[in-house]
Amino acid sequence: MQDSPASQDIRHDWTVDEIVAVHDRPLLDLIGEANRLHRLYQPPNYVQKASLLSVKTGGCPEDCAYCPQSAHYEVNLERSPLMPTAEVLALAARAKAAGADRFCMGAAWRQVRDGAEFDALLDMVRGVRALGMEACVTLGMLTQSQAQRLKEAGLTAYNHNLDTGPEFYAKIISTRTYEDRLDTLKAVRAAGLEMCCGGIIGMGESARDRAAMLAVLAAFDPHPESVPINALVAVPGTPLGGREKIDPIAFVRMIAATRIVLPGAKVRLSAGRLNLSREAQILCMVAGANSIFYGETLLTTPNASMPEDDALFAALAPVAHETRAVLAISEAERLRLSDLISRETYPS
Ligand code: SAM
Ligand code: DTB
Ligand code: SF4
Repeated sequence: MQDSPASQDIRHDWTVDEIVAVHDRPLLDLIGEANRLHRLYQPPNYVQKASLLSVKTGGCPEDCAYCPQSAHYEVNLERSPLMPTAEVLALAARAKAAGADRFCMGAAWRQVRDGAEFDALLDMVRGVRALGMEACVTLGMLTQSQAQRLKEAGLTAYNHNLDTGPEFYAKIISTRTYEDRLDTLKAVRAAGLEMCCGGIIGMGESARDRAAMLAVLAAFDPHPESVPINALVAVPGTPLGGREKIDPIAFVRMIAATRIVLPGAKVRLSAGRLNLSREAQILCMVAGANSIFYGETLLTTPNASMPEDDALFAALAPVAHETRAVLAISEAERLRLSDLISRETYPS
């Protein structure tokens, strides 16, 4: 058995048929192969805790059929404008104290617009990096120069999902094309940012649609550094609000197929963990997942609770934690940001 990385493992020419065949292998073979590659290409005992915050919630002009934040649907959700930077940084500091090493901020925008709000977001990115955390944002479509400004602010990664395969996509979103998404991802790459790009299962798509998404991801050279796999959180009021929960084994198969097709990527077990037992989550990790969203809320919907996750990590213990170099920032900037954080965390 091959026990060191080999060039044939990192491929950009996966066909959809090949990936379907991988996905549909006997389960134990599938998990075994995914685990073998996981141990070759990833630190085997490391599971990243990423924390997620919606910094601008609801009222989005896009019509993504899964999304509670779309203005097209009647959902019980309070909209809120962009949060103050100090509040965001205080929550990032709290997430770091709780053990998160990545902080992801989401805004329900169709696209980024230059101006005061984008400037505030750049400040948030600087502040998160000054805390020594990885920073990721998901803000919708963005231009090359905006991607460049995010990079200059120290952003680690930009999250922009393909969501599903190119054929099924049109059944889910009509206001933004697959090509639009690929253009944004191109801008992300050209700016030298890490790419965080994945999708959702459980929207009514077939295994072939899931494989088709993985084939598009595999064609990126280099592969995305992180790949979130979400199970649909069916929110009442959205067009997909009535959909049945997926079988946890379908989650395991998708994670394993992702690990095999993209051995070098961090595979994030994202939305939908609430419906997985501790044991099913561990099975996902055996099959290649090595990152989770940690914290009681995803963007707008509940996530696994902190005590549940503490029990999960206790079962995995001891797990190693990666530390990344803190971005070099000026002393004046560091003082300004730490003042913002402490004022919010310890108000007098
Ligand atoms: N507006 C930005 C965008 O769409 O690029 C960023 C925010 S959006 C909420 C980020 C991602 O969250 C979506 O692309 C989708 O994959 C995931 N997501 C949103 N609602 C979800 C749901 N109900 N269940 C699972 N994943 C969801
Ligand atoms: C991703 O792929 N999943 C996260 C993150 N990227 C931004 C978002 C999940 C959202 C689930 C629905 C909600 O809480 O609103
Ligand atoms: Fe808007 Fe993003 Fe939700 Fe689509 S997924 S409706 S773009 S917030």
